[in-house]
Formats: sequence, structure tokens, C-alpha cells
Amino acid sequence: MGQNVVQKIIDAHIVEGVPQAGTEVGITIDQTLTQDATGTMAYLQFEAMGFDRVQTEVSVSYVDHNTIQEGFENADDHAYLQSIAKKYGIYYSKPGNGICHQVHVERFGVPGKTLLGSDSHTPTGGGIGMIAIGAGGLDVAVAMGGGAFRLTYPRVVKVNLTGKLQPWVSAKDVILKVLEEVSTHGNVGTIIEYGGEGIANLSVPERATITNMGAETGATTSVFPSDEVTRLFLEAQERGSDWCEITADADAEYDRIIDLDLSTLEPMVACPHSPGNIKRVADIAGTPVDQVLVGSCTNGSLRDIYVTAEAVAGKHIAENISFGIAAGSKQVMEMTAKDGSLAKLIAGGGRVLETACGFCIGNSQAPRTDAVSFRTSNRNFYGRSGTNSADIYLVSPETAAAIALAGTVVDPREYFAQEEYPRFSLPEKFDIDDSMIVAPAEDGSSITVQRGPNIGNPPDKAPLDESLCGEATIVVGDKITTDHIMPAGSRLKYRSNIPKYSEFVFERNDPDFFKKCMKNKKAGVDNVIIAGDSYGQGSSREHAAICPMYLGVKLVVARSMERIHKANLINFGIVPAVFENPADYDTISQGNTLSVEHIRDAVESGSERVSMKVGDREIVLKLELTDMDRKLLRAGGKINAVREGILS
Ligand code: MIC
Ligand code: SF4
Repeated sequence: MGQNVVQKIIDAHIVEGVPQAGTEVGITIDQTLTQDATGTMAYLQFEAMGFDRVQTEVSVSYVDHNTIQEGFENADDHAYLQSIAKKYGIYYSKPGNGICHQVHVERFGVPGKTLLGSDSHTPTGGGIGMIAIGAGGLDVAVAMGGGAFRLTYPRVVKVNLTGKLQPWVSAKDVILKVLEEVSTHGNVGTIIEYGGEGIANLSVPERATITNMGAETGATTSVFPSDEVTRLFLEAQERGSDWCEITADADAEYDRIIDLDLSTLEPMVACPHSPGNIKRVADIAGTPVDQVLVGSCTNGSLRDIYVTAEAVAGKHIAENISFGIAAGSKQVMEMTAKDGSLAKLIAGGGRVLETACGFCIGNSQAPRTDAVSFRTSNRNFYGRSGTNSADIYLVSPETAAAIALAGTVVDPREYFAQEEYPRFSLPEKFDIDDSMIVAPAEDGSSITVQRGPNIGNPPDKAPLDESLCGEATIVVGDKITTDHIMPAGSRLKYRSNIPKYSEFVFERNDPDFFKKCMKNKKAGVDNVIIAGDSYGQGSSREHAAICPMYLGVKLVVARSMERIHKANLINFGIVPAVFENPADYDTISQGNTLSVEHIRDAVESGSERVSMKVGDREIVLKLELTDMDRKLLRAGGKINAVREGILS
């Protein structure tokens, strides 16, 4: 039987298990990436596990999240990351060189390889034909040490593209349409593979926009074949020798096929407060807007900045709009400076921002109270912009440009004439200058790691106790994101200092959560989190597990849980469980006394159910755990497991 692209790449990397949908397999990882916000912890864990050199083909440490230096904290982190990279065999991409996903596709990504990144948008690499997966920093640290990465052998959904995008409609509209089709839940264990004759009309950066925001579906990753388009892109990056062809066999099978005719697509928008809340731009036309921001790892490519600049050229943005533009990489910034795009944007009233995550993560450009903000990024979770009362909408650069000029929501096809659509073709040669990427030392043994006062140590965790006795310290609702659990924005600078960062766990849901946990911890009372559906959606932020672990959280019970977050909880020794009967969720109140007798025995023995006592009632919890998960939980998490030799 023929194979699809996903099967071809994964099967070539399997080292444990059998390739059968739904079962767990271990794959070797060829490349890793980290960014600074997750990277410091990943490297502290790498050190704690005692590895002396990375074992991957390529590992890169990017600095793109915490680039604001209003105090010493972020700069301490950068110095630590740079010295670690030099010592252990990792490339270091300096602040200013760009956002990890954009730079990785430009300078490192190789078709057919596996990439594991400590960032949930690592699937961007699928645009260049990689199986690129987001994971917690600890999983990435283990992969750097040569360990396999475990995942569910996926179901593969094919998105079959036909036709060609019409003027003023672009790749962002494709992924917004796909999100409307598959939604943000129910896709765990799935990989989305793009195919069909329509893909020939999409360049690598456009494909990367689509695979990037595929993360919002909750799928493991998304991937495009590696074809002529991929070859031309790599040649233009002077990396033609990295190319190889990977396409699906004619008789390849899929678990589901979604047909999408690109020529019928319209400008789409994700409305507050979920990337899955999709409408047509035309449906919300006329809404007044305060802020428009173009950039991020979703839409910060050369094409995106060029098209935005051409759309704005010779015009001025509306007086009520603040308009910011952040190129995705130094390469894009430099090339758009040279070709005049940046000058056009500045002349039109644009504010040119640093090439970094910035506004996307609430690190800059927090809008005014009650603002309406249109952005080309990929997430619009409540509060993520830094302004809780703001409404954030996600659109394409074309739509963003039309709105910036009009001052209200407008369909770009209405605002601009069809023939005004800027014709962009990728250059035959990009400007290549890797001087902001520092290569590792051949022999790093004499290099001293720089540890400023912001660099803490990962906290220790004892092995799992036999029984749990505690309280429902917090009860939260549905769709709690890692942004709710561990806020980013101004708090992000404490990423390397767990005791300090832990003060902000759930600060928006319950400002007293930290105090309650610490009081319980002192008194020997275990903390338990009770949650609704899709708990932990959003990022790969493992601090959403590490900080609760530090606060003495031993168990999280939810109606359902997201893949990366569940893995992070296990990695840090917190037991993830789901209600057997979802209605039991409604019977638990904050402050209820809870106990689970013999939880360790249940975890160890492979039991799929365990009983939790709430007052005098018994509630059945399901333990959906693999054998390896059980070993990790028993040991008190992955670092202990590696130290004890449980993991290879
Ligand atoms: C995000 O987009 O939420 C982040 C910030 O890039 C995160 C990683 C993090 O929390 O540092 C992600 O997507 O994984
Ligand atoms: Fe950075 Fe935003 Fe992309 Fe996350 S989604 S990597 S914060 S640009």
C-alpha cells in the first residue's frame, strides 16, 4: 500500500513501537529548537540530567520572546543561553535575528527531517516538508541528549487544495477556513497533510503560515510535501543541497479528506477570544478599530511585509489607528529595508517594531482599555494582548492593511481594486547573512556558563506519594489556556526563576491562589486543580506545570486536557486525570476536601480508574496513561527518571 508524506517521514524515524494509528511510538529527533522563554528551563534541565553535548544533527537556541531589557532579568537569560549554546554544541540566534519559526524555515529546516521545538508553533517547519512538533522544554532537552520522542502514531487528515487564491485573499485565510472546518478541539493525535494541485500555487512562506497556525487546531502538526516549490525556496536560501523530494504515493490513504477550492475562499477572521471563532471579514464590516498589527511568526515573511507595504504605499492610515509592523526575521527586515517597503510603511504612518514576538505575547503594544485590535498573529486568547478588556481579531496582512487605512473593518476586496493587488514573487536569492547566528565551540569543555542572578534551578520533586489528601484549591471553567495558568507579558521575565514566577499562577482567575497553595504546602495539604474542557490549550509553556508543581499541586482533574500540557504535567510528576462522568465536574466546589487513596498503586499497576473522595462522595477518575507515563509519574517526573536510568 502507498504511503502519505506523514507516514514516510515518521516511519523513517521510528525506534520504538509499531506504526499503527493510536498506539505510542518513539521517534528519533534530527533537529531541535528552543526560544528564550522556554529555553532557559530546557537547558537547566539538560544540565541537570548530566548530558555533556547535544546528540542531534542541528540544535538552535533562539532569543525572540523576551527581548525587552527594562531590567537585568532578560539580559541575564540571554547571556546564560549564549554560553550554554557555545559549550554544548548548539547554534545561538541572537536577539534581533528574528522569530524562531521564521528563521528556522529560512536557515535550518530540512525536508524529511524531524524537528522538536519547545514552542507550540514549531509545526511552522511543516511548510518546508518536516515533521515539526511542539513539546515542553524537558522533552526537547531529552531529545537533545539523544533520547527518543514519544507520540501517538497519528491519524492523517488530508486537506486537498485545488484552484488558486484570488487577489486580496491569502494563506492566512486558508488556515482560518481550515480552523472553521476542523475547530480547535477533537484533533489530538491527528496530523494534517496538505496536498492536491492547489499547493503548487503556494510558496514555502505561505505554506508555513498555514502549518504555523495549524497549532491552533490541537493537531500534533501539519505538513506540506517537499516539491519543486520547496526546492526553489531552498536554492534561494543557498541551501539547495538540503532539498529532497517527499510526496505522497498516488495510492496513499487518509483517515479523512477535506476538499478546499482556493479560488472560492474569502477573507476570514478569528473573533475574540478564540482562534476557532471564525467568521467572514464581510460579516463584521463597519466595526470601529483602534489598533492594527502586522507580523509574528504567522505572518512576518518577506511576502507579508511586502504586500502590506504595497497596499499602504502612497496612502495614510486612519487617524484613529495605531499601526505596527514587525518583520519576522533580520533577513526580512533587511530586505524590506532595501526594497523600500519599510519606507512606504513608515511614510504611511506605520510604527516599525523590533523583529521579535513582541505584541503577539503582550510584550509590547498592549492596546488601550476596551480596544479593538486586528492582528496577523495566531492567538487571541483573553488577556494575551496585555489589556484584559481588549477584543483581539486575527486576520491576513491584506485585511490588516485595508483596515489600517479605512479605520474600520472592511473586506480588502471592497477597499482595494482587484488590479491593485501587489504581485509578489519570491526572490531568486534571499540576502544571506548569518552573522547573528553564533556557532558552537568544537570543544566546549573550557567554557564557563554565565549564571546571573535571574538564573535559578529547576525545583526538585519527590517520587509520587502512595495517597493524596488535599483540597480543590481552585475550580476553573472550560478552555483554560496556558496563558491563564501562567501569564506572559510583563511576567515573562521571571521564566528562569520558578519561586518568583510561581507567585503569578492563575493570577487572573484567583489572585489568592499562590497564597492558598503555599499555606497548604506548609501544612502538608496537597493542592488539586479542577477544570472543565480543553484544559491547558495554547502553548507548550511547561511553566504551567513546573510552577504548580513548585506550589504543591499533585493532581489535575479536568473534563478533557490538551496534548502538550498533559505531557508537561506528567514530565513534572503531576497526575493528570479526567472525570469518567463529566457531570461530576459540577459537583465540586473550590475549597472542597479531596482524597485519593492508593493513587501511586493505581498509577503503578496500570489501573485505568481511581476513586476520588470528595466529602463523603466517591467520584471515578480515568487515568489515560501509557506505560512510560506511569513510570515517569512514579519517579516524580522526567528529570528523576533520567537520573534513575529509567529513560534511555
Ligand atoms: C505562545 O505563542 O504562546 C508562546 C509564547 O510562543 C508559547 C511558548 C511559551 O510560552 O514560551 C508557545 O506557543 O508554546
Ligand atoms: Fe512568538 Fe507569538 Fe509566534 Fe509564540 S505565537 S512564537 S509568541 S510570535
